[in-house]
Amino acid sequence: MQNLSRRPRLKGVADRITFAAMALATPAAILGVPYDASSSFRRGPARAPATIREALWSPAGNSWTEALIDISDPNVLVDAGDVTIDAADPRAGIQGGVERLRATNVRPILLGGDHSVTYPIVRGVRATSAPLTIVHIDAHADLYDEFEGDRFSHACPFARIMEEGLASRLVQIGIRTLTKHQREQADRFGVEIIDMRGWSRGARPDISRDETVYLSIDLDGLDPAFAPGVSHPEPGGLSVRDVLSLIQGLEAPMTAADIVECNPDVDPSGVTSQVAAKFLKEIAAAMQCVPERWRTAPDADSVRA
Ligand SMILES: [Mn+2]
Repeated sequence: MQNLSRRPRLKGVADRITFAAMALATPAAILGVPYDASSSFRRGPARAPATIREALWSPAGNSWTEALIDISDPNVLVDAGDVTIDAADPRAGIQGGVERLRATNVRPILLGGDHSVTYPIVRGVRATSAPLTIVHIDAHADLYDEFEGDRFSHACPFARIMEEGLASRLVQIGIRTLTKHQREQADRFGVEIIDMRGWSRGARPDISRDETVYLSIDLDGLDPAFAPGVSHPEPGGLSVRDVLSLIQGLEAPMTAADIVECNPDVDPSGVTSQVAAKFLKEIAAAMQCVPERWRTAPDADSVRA
């Protein structure tokens, strides 16, 4: 990982509340996880950290979020490079990379990689965080006890996470591929599922300000009309705006996040990487501006521009 730039540079921002929050918050940090060897169907997501970065800084867009936060400001977002994957023990390398990054007092945004990486990432985050509420956006519950003989397949990470007690709540959104086995696993672990039928009827997650959120976004939670570049496209999913509204509406502090399963090999237009980059921007902003942080501001006027 490269050294992180943390110059105390405060930019003028029109809204002074936003300015106060930015002055107090810790930056988010991108960490790429170029790993797809636990994919059950097709490879490709190992290349996604590079294509998502390319989309993020493309001159086709600018660096400002919808709430007018500039992610080119190193107080908001830095880039820690990619995890070095040790083929002999990839999960230990991923967990260790997250732990080293957490020690620098930033909020990691992990770019996958297939979804198997979420298990070692959450292990690395949980070691130094409050109990986690995981908000998990996906077409799939990823709760298999094992898949084709592999307990660490990308179909299994949330079974491992719940077995280890790494999350106090797991709230899954966008699910539309449950099997009887996974329904039983969800019941066993007390997983809260808002499936697409419930979502379309208006069901939404109820997360209190006192919780600490880890957000995991599998891009196949979106409808393939919005994000076709995934290994397991499943029609009938969320819109880009549905997910943005979830990110922007979270009132609890978000301590870490991942964006996984972008597959550049089946994304010829690059739109799926662009969607991932858009989510990355808004997640970085959400990590800055939550009401909890506004409340803890000692005096918003004291840092007024
Ligand atoms: Mn999925």
